[in-house]
Amino acid sequence: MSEVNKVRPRTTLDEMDESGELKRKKAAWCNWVEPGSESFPPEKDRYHLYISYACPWAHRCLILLKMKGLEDAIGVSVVHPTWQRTKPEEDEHIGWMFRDPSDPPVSNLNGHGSFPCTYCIPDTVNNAKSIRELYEIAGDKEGKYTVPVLWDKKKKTIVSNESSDIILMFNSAFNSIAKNPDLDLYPEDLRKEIDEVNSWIYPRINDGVYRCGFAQKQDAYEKAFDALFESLDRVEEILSKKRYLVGDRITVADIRLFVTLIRFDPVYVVYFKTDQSRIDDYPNMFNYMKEIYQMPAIKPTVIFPHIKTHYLSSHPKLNYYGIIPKGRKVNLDTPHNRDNMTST
Ligand SMILES: N[C@@H](CCC(=O)N[C@@H](CS)C(=O)NCC(=O)O)C(=O)O
Repeated sequence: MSEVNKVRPRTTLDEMDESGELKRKKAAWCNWVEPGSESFPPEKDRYHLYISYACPWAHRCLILLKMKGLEDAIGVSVVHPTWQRTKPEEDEHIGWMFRDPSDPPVSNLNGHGSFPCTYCIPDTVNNAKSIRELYEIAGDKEGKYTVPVLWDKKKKTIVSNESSDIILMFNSAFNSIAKNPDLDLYPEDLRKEIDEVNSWIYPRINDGVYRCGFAQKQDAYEKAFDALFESLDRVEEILSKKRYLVGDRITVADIRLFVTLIRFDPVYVVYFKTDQSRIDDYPNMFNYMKEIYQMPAIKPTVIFPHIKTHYLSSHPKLNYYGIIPKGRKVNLDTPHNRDNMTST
């Protein structure tokens, strides 16, 4: 392994500071697709989205793609949920790999478990075997090979690997080719309020669960834990008065929260030790989550087998044998009662 490979952060698990806290680095690729742009104009069949169904950041991009009706305009590939050695002959890096659904099951890095390739969608654009390969084709120098990746097939490069930017591009940049151009999930008049809500939901809830789960010192864990549950109480309070987080209709603020809520009980409570309460202990939040889950564009994007398998099988130090907890049976299709809420 070269010196460079040894020192640079290679996965999220390497991004810890001295106090044992997770400190995420910013995404490296931040171009924008925009109408009129010379570099990245919106065009049908020009861009491709690489995701993991397990990753909440990638999930929010897929949701926006479906809600806006962009599935005929932008292709999607889906990695296997279990991280593997990406170049075992060269270095120790572990990360996302593509598999064909007909491939045999995969084990974790300790050789335990048997995780099927169901729901995977191989990369037919670049024929890459790993997400790392895509970054290498694009000449990436950072070496953190994350999903989502929005790929430009024409320029053969990465447009963006920042989900918070990709969701906004999907919301407005592709309206000329979207089936639902009028759906605006980041409306001008609500932007200030959406950004304000994101400013505490992102660090304390979305990233907050990771700060609990990846903490390497008790203090760091407890600090993240307290911030997380204070903020969930705050969300419950908001949702006891209104149907959605901001304004009178669903916005990106709700999608950003939803992807964490839907993973909370099956994964984070057990795996990230976020065990003060479950989402189904909060009546308003639980019904709100069910309402969003039941939306026709959203339900098919929630693939629990990938969600559970990824976390429990990809960090061999945190879960050596790759045993996946069975969990409680919860029916997310029962009525949610949110239609009775006033919306503002
Ligand atoms: N800034 C990124 C973060 C994406 C991210 O951290 N993705 C994780 C999966 S949930 C990943 O691909 N990690 C691979 C690694 O850490 O090597 C975004 O929100 O788009």
